[in-house]
Amino acid sequence: MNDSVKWWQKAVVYQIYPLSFKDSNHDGIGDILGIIEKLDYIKNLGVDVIWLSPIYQSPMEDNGYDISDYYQIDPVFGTFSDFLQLLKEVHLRDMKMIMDLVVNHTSDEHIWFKESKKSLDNPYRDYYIWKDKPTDISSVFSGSAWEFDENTKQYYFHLFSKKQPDLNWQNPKLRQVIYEMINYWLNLGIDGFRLDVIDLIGKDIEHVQIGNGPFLDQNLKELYDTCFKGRNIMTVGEMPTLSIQKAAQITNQNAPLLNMIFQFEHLSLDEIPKRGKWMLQKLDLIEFKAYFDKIQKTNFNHGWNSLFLSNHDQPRVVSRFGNLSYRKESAKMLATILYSMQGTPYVYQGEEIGMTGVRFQNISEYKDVETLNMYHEFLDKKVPMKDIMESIYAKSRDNSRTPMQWNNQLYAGFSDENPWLMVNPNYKEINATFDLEDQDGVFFFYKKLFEIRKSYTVFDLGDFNLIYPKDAFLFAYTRKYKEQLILVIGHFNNQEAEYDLEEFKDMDCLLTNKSSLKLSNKTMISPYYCAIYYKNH
Ligand code: TEU
Ligand code: CA
Repeated sequence: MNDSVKWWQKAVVYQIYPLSFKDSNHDGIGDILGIIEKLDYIKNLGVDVIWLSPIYQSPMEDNGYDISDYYQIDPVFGTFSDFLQLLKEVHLRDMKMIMDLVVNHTSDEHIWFKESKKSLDNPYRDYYIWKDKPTDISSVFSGSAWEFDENTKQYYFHLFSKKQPDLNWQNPKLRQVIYEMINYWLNLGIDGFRLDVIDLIGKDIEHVQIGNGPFLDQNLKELYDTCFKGRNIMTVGEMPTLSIQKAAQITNQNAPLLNMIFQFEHLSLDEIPKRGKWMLQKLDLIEFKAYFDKIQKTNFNHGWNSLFLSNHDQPRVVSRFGNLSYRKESAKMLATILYSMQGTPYVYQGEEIGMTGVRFQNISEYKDVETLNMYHEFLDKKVPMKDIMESIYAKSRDNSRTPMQWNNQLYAGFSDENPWLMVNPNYKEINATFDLEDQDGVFFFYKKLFEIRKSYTVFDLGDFNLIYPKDAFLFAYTRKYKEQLILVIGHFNNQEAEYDLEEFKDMDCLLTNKSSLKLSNKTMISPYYCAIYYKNH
């Protein structure tokens, strides 16, 4: 790593899930004009880049991750001119905007698929993946990944919902129209993409190699050469199946195919291995730390990290890894631990005010296709209702999709109409207005943390060394860059505990969620405490 840090390495990224961010036209659904209303709020946090989850035309089977026209804005979100206005307003505030790029699959209502299923010799037939006989591959959203089509008597492949047929990346014609579409959006002046499940575009179904398939590198290279090369943009690939090693290779600064990727191993540590996302186990902090140690070291000098614990698919992080009895403390602690590492920070809407997960009593309150499919599958398998609901409470994607809590008014100020997904009932206590009135709130803590991050090069370029790697409650590490040294502490513990931190006794506290501690051989650390210490050495 040389000393020049690129803008996307220094940027703070804020993810907006448009359906749930802000409704401007009283239909209970978030939209583009709603986003524009809140740009100053986002800017105030210290955000540099906005990542917009999909706003393209979609029947919304998977909330926009099922696109039926890549060139249209879905009317629910507004018009094309609203979109251009948004882009302009973002740029006026000296921020950038990246869009979601969903090219592993389309909606089954895309014209390509409607054509494709007409006949075996339709020119669009090979845009998708068809087979006479299904194989033994399951959909991520339950059931088989193959769906029978009555008309042509073949099965089509869908790794997600059956309304999300997978595109055939083996077809050069398909690849070409995808690249045209990508260049169209880039030429409009957007600043890059978050690439949805882009690890899947190299799949070889014959040999059941789905994630990290044999064609991944060549497809990414072609995509890079045709669309990204030479442009001043930011790309982040979502790659749930990729190992840390492989991820580092793709973001290698010497020949980067993508600027950075989302790697997910840390978010499977609270699942029983190989049993899928719904089978829960308690997070082992030692494993969690080992993950970060590994990815920080692997990418150091070579690749670049995305720092994230939350997104629209993950449960709310305070409910998951923090503690609701220490909501503010643990929200700040998790941010401190995560965002003091090397990489680009990602904030998911509402995370900056410590929003929490939900426990809806009735399954009919849940809207997520993955959750609903799982519910029916588990019911069929006679899993007790109580266990199903506990899994949903812990892991349903709707936890993070409830409307943004702006204030304590009706529907949390998200809308004045009944929202498409119920508001978390705790909006009367947890909302942006209250949090912003509180100098001790989560928002201002995030803001301060990002300011600090930007003032010391050690956050960008420092190395990473865990302290007490085998301690089950303390997440602590140092980072060094030239004469700058930081110590970062996060206490994953609902009790106080004593630690020997004598060797750091001459360091100054830059930020803490409580009061600054005197570091000694008997440092008493309170529940969910966090701090960043600094010295020039
Ligand atoms: O998610 C990809 C992905 O791997 C998901 O299956 C994720 O693991 C799952 O949602 C966790 O429960 C992306 C999008 O982020 C997600 O919203 C989409 O549903 C999915 O792709 C299909 O486009
Ligand atoms: Ca609306």
